[in-house]
Amino acid sequence: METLLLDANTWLLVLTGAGVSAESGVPTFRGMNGLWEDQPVTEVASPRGFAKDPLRVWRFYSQRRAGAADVSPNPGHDALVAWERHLGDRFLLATQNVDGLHRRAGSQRVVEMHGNLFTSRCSNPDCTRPPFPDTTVYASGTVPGCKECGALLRPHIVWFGEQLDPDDLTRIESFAVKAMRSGGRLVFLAAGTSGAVYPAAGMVDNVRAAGGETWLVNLDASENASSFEHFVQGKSGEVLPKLGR
Ligand code: BJW
Repeated sequence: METLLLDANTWLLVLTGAGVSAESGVPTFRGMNGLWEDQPVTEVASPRGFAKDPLRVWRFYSQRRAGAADVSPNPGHDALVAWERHLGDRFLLATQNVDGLHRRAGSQRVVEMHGNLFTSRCSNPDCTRPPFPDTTVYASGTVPGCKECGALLRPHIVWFGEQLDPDDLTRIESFAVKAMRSGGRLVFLAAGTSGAVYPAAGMVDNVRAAGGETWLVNLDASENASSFEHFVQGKSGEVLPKLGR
């Protein structure tokens, strides 16, 4: 197996997706065939889906809250914690996962690009209440309301068709810029992601355009696999602990 050199000149930007949590027992989107209760996830996890049927959306997220609270980080999560301890500020983890497992494993330099399953916010864009921690598994048939304005609460998740937080994107871009300006070796490693959802799927092209080195660790060839210079096929929980040197 190829190994990835993590020396004093290396700046490592990691992107993770649902595959990294698969060995913890969290279902991937591809694993669900992109369906939930026979509906495309793209329909459920969308502003249109919430407007049409907020009960269904809260059933989906309550079920996932219950599932994610019950699982533990796996050796893939642990390997990323070890790399961060070794590289310090020359490490950044951008995750598409909303399950919170990276932080529970001990990762600190984390950007949760698609939000967090255990955070809720008011659906009224004019409400002043900020997003807040919320581990409640709401009973089926319940849609929580905002204490401040009475509008419906929603999960603090980036749905299809919604903008990612610009501060998150800036943090990722700034990391890459800082790496290149320092004269260091920028390495981008994506793990457990189908490479189908943007803007995350486009990160590999941005890093290559900036002169960085690119690695993919995935169970199967992702949609953007041909954009990577190195592809190590396998389970992230088995590959990542052996990959860094
Ligand atoms: C393992 C494994 C193991 C399994 N080990 N591997 C450019 C072109 C075309 C379209 C667009 C574009 N830019 C934006 C868009 C629109 C849209 C988009 O990307 N659509 C695509 C479907 C084409 N993007 C957006 O809407 C984004 N917003 C945006 O860009 O705003 C501006 C804009 C809007 C509209 C138009 C244009 C611009 C927002 C995207 C938000 C995504 N949200 C979701 C759901 C909510 C989160 C939740 O409820 O959990 O996030 S979608 C879903 O996909 C979820 C995931 O984070 C995301 C990525 O999935 P991931 O992680 O890759 O999982 P899977 O299941 O797909 O793949 C798992 C992989 O792991 C597989 O490959 C397995 O083989 C592998 N695997 N076991 C290693 N043990």
